[in-house]
Amino acid sequence: MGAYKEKFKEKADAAAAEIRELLKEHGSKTIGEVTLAQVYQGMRGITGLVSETSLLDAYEGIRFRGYTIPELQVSLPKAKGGSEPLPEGLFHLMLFDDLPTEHDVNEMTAKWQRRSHVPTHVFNTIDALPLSTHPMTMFVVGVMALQTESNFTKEYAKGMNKKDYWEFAFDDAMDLISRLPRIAAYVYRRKYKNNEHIQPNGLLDWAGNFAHMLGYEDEGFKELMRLYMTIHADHEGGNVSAHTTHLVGSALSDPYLSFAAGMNGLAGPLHGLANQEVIKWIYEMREQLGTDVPTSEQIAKYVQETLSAGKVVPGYGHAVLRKTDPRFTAQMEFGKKHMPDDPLCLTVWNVYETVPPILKSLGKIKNPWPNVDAHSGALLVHYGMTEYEFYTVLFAVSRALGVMASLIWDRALNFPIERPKSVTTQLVKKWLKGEDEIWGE
Ligand code: NMX
Ligand code: MLT
Repeated sequence: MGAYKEKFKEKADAAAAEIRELLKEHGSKTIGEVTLAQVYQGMRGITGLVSETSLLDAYEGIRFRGYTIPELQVSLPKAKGGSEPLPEGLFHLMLFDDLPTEHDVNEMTAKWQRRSHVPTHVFNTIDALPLSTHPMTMFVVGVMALQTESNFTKEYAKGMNKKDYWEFAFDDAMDLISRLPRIAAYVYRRKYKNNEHIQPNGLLDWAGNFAHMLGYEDEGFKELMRLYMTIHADHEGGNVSAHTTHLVGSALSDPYLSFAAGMNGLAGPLHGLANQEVIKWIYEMREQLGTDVPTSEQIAKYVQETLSAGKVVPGYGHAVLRKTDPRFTAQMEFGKKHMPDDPLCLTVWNVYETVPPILKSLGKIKNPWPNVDAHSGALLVHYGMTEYEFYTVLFAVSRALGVMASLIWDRALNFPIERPKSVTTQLVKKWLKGEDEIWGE
């Protein structure tokens, strides 16, 4: 076992011992009641999971191992000449629960570079799909093809001791993160850039090299990728992509299978696909109105039309947050610094002024404020990435950092298979009449 894994094992053993003690002393303590409405309505507000890598506060937003996004922008190491955090540093923080030094981050970059080889059959598998396939489908198919490389699955077939699960999950997670930018860039260049591919540059950091393989050499775009990969990485454990990865992993499906499952959830329009929906919605609005910079009145009218058509306003609302998402704010600040006059950004900021009062006035929407997806597309378009169907793939590459760090912890803490109880409405009716019990041992 290398020094890296030893460091993790030491942390994980200490955490496991602490949790054992905690459960011994407080395991029977009740932490909340569950109402019938919560059971029918997406389990909102039920605390039922442990995820160590980040924690969401409804009003403050996300903290990664205790650090807010502005704090990370100060504390995490940057690329030479850059001012945005390197995502390698965030992964280090989420995995080891300590702030990395510049040396730690360089070491992570080097490790991921060494592990980044993608076997040819992965590209061949993607090539077998029609060009019209959605980029997220191509991406997940690529990840599934890469599952042939799982060390966890190979060791399990040989007969692995439970105590060693975490070690092979660790190997798979590191391999997967190292290889995802190549797969994502392959999908992008195949679908949108005439199948002309760009070889990796071993001198660049993980996000910088990703930008390079996508075909964007502008230093501004590389900085954007570093910020983007950092802020989209994790949003505690209950969101669809993190929860799915965790759930599938709990069956001891290997990290490739678990990640692919989670990313199929990210591909839903109420989750990560919302970033493409936002830009599509703005483009359609601009086309209908015949202007690149619609006024507040025009935006308000278009929002009313969207709502009247029974559609959601993409990029607004959240299941947990109750204020502007700090990931939106971080991107708005990036926009104001690098592209203050960009017409699409000006529209995003005008939508931010216009939409919340309208949504609030409806009375039923719990959070009228923008989430992360309301802004990301406008920054990408500024640098020339207009192919909005690809945006969720960028989200997926970033989300790997959080869900893989979490999955390593799941295996290290020996979390069991996840299996909540479900009920039928027939049972609920009998229970309400006192004729039966809702069993939940
Ligand atoms: N536009 C219109 N209606 C909305 C919106 C919105 N942006 N957000 C919530 N509602 C509706 C919602 O559909 C529901 O209506 P009904 O009672 O008729 O079914 C009602 O308001 C109450 O919903 P909430 O309890 O406020 O929201 P919930 O927790 O169920 O859903 C989202 C959260 C994020 C799914 C929801 O706000 C939404 O659909 N937003 C638009 C899509 C989006 O931006 N998703 C991205 C989330 C972030 N991410 O990256 O994953
Ligand atoms: C996320 O980043 O996963 C989204 O904001 C959705 C969520 O947290 O539920």
